[in-house]
Amino acid sequence: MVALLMGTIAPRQGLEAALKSIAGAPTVVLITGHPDPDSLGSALAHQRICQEYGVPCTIANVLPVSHRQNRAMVKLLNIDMMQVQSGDDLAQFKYLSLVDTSTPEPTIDLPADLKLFSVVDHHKPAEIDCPFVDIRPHMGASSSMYAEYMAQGLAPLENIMGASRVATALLFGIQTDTNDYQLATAADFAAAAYVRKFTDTDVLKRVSRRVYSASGMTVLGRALENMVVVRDFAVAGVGYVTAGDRDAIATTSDFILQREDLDTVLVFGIVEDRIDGSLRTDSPSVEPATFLTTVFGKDRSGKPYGGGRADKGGFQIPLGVLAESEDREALWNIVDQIVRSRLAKVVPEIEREYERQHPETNGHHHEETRDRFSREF
Ligand SMILES: [Mn+2]
Repeated sequence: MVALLMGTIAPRQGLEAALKSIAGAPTVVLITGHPDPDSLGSALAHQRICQEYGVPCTIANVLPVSHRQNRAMVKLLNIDMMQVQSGDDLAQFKYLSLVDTSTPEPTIDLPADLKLFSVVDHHKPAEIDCPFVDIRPHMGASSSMYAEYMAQGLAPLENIMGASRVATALLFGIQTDTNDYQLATAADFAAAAYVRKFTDTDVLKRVSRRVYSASGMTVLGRALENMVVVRDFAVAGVGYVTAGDRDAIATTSDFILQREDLDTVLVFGIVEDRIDGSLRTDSPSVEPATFLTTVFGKDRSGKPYGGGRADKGGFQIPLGVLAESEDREALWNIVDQIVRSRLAKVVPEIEREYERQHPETNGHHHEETRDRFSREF
């Protein structure tokens, strides 16, 4: 660990040494959050590397694979995952490996004797004490880091039967996390070039195909119907969305952003007991995290309701006791109105435009207030 920090041991050697020290000990890669292509690709690669060093490794998840495309990936690549309900299900494991995160799944209590073994991640650096840590925020994907270990000779893809499964998962992870390589760094390209030779092109094509579920299209339809456009900004409320369809809010934002005259899109709905929304932008002047904090503010503990990276962001605002309301239509109208009036802080014309489209509503105008704000960030 110390040597690693000082840069005297390459990550690839560090992981190899750490794995040799736990040979035979049952290990679990527990995916944090809903499994996505980068976490799945990294988990498969970790499992493959463990196999090479005689470490039995199981991939597990708590939250379901919710995105349709990701379910296709799991199915087409035959990814075997253990569905965990509680910490007790992990009693058989001695070590925990985290991929694409440095935080263990927060919805369950981990067994006290489950030791953290490794963290491979490309998000924010974190203070972690375990046998192997490799966190590189400049990488576009954790899958790139695993591909790099393999390219450097750690369980190289050249040596294995069925390499295409791991390679295809890694390439799909890199492709997804780098927005189809738009955000890829030189290191991501090098990693992708290595795994590319072993991928199954047909499977990759099938998992990469944009698909919409029937309910996803319904959400999209409602968004297009309710969309309010102000110059290059669009907001669309989609009403109630089931927990299983929550990804439809994000895919709907992605879809609407393709409209040529728009550069920023916000889609929101009610999912279970919260307002759930998704922001997409191509605008050089809109920074999603700043935009969402300005619009929705912070909760009582000072945590912003929303966050994001350069081109996308999301927000969740708990509805509290209001969520128990029996009158779904009334609750939706309140939510719709609140989001709109909050948005008026950064897009002042939004209320006027909404009233133009909904002449039956008699909203109030706050010209002076609205004009004080500009939507530049
Ligand atoms: Mn990632």
